[in-house]
Amino acid sequence: MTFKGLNLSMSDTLFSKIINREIPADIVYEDDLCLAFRDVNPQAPVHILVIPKKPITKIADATETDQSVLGHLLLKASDIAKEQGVGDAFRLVFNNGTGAGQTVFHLHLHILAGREFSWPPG
Ligand code: DGP
Repeated sequence: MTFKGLNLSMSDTLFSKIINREIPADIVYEDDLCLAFRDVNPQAPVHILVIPKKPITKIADATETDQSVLGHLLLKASDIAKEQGVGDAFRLVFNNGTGAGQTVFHLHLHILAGREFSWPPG
């Protein structure tokens, strides 16, 4: 897989490098299973990515063995959103696959908040 001209293996994406502190990020939460950091290209006043430490490529590639980590990501995303002071007005998004806008192939949950959102999303 290539990204920005770099050759990246599945376990060597930008997000694995953020987990390993090989590239910097504005980290807002970390535990044994996940890491949350601010998106470098924010699409809302609050735009945070929550990622599993396990390098799952995308939600469609997750299996039953990933059930608890996926639930963990959702519950932590809710906690993190609340800590950002946006009340219950936030949107959670998984982009799955290139056709749906996924650009980094390490599963990530977008937390977006702090502005009005339209529906359907673009
Ligand atoms: P997606 O399009 O769903 O694959 O979202 C990938 C997001 O990752 C995109 O909003 C930009 C963000 N991103 C890409 N590279 C970096 C990086 O090096 N650091 C941070 N903090 N975010 C990144």
